[in-house]
Amino acid sequence: MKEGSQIKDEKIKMNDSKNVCVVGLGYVGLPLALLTREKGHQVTGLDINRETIEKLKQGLSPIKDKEIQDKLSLQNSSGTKIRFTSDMSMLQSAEIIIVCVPTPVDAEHKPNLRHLKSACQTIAYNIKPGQLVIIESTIFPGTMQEIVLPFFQKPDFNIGSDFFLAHCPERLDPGNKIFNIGNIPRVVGGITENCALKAKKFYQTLISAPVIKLSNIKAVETTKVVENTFRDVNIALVNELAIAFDTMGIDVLEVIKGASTKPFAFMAHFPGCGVGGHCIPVDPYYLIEKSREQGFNPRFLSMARQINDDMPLYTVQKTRRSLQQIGIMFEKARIAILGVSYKAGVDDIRESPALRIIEELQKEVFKLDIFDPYTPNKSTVSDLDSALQSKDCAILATNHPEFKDIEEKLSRHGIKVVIDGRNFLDKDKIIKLGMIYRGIGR
Ligand code: SAJ
Repeated sequence: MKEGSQIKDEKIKMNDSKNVCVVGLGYVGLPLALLTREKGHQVTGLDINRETIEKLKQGLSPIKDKEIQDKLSLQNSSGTKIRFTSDMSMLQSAEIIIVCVPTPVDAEHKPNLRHLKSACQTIAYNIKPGQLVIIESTIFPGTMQEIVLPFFQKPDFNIGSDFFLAHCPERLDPGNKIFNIGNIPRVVGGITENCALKAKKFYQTLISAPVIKLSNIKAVETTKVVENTFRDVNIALVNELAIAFDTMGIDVLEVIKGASTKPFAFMAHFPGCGVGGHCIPVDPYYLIEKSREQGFNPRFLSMARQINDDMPLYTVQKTRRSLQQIGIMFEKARIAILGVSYKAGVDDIRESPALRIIEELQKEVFKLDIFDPYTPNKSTVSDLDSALQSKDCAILATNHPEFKDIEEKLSRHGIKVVIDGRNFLDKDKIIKLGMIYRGIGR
């Protein structure tokens, strides 16, 4: 078997082709199913959402992603179709089963493994000797051994010989045009060495980057939550600095630019109106809760989450103060919110800070319009001009490329205050056009 890094876009040898079931066809499972098919495996895509399955059967992507839609259209025309179904008995004919179901947190920020447990129960019910089950969902250290494995254990059915269980956490950056599911390195581990080796061998047929087997499955579980916790605490650092710099009249972007000139030991992150998505604001709680369960309270991780979670409110307060400075009270204010998605270029609104900002403003402001070209169903108007018409203030909550170079348009609509929640707009141009500019930390 060639090392992972040597496998480019060639298809795998026929005898390496496996019958693979991908369970959960969302932002992670669907790209994985398409990649697995592209590499020459037989793929069945399973999802309990019948609407998702119906759309996919028609070659339509349930998520707004051009690349995924193009691949779906291509595979339809080329006849190398993935079989999409909700029929879970199809699991029985798979050699490899990959689970890509959501692992969110509940309102109290406790890990919610409901979807994972349900998937494990269904897979265990249909399990056949020789099958390899791989969990890609993000989980806390110990989940595989303590929660997943018990679903499959039964007399005379031994892990590592009769069936195989591994973990290979998903690593995806939705919207990233450089790093994609086929070229991002992966870490992998198994309940037994055999399980880990089988999973590593399989991912080497998919991924052109290295597939690294760690010494134990807990290290693999922890790797994923640590890399996202690292990101969360670094964002919290710059968010707190931004609030401090707001009191000192220091431009945080200038300082980050300055610190980035140091070629080592500094990694730029950027302040904003909050941290959204299904990874960064969620995964740290998997580490926090597991630590607390073990009797240790990770104060720093919790504080970072609190700082990031408070940024939407900070943005609302900054809006209130800025309008009051020109004599406009919230109860008379007419505001446009630009962007609802949690980050640029995606239609995903999970944990989006914009939703928190909207919720707060709706309690008090006179008129609020919302426009996001990626989430029309969350918008109150269908275009930018309609959002800006007759407004006093515009809040940019998502730095979609469609909101680039809108400074003159803001001015033409008579916008008086611009709250730049992503430090994305041209501050100098906005000031030159006679508007008040307020960024996050600038
Ligand atoms: N954000 C900031 N400041 C930053 C970076 C992000 O406020 O400096 C905000 C974004 O606006 C967004 C949230 O944080 O609301 C999350 O942004 P993200 O760029 O981390 O995007 P995600 O959630 O798609 O994170 C994914 C993650 N991938 C996986 O979990 C497999 C994460 O590990 C990646 O680091 C991240 O993409 C990436 O690098 O872009």
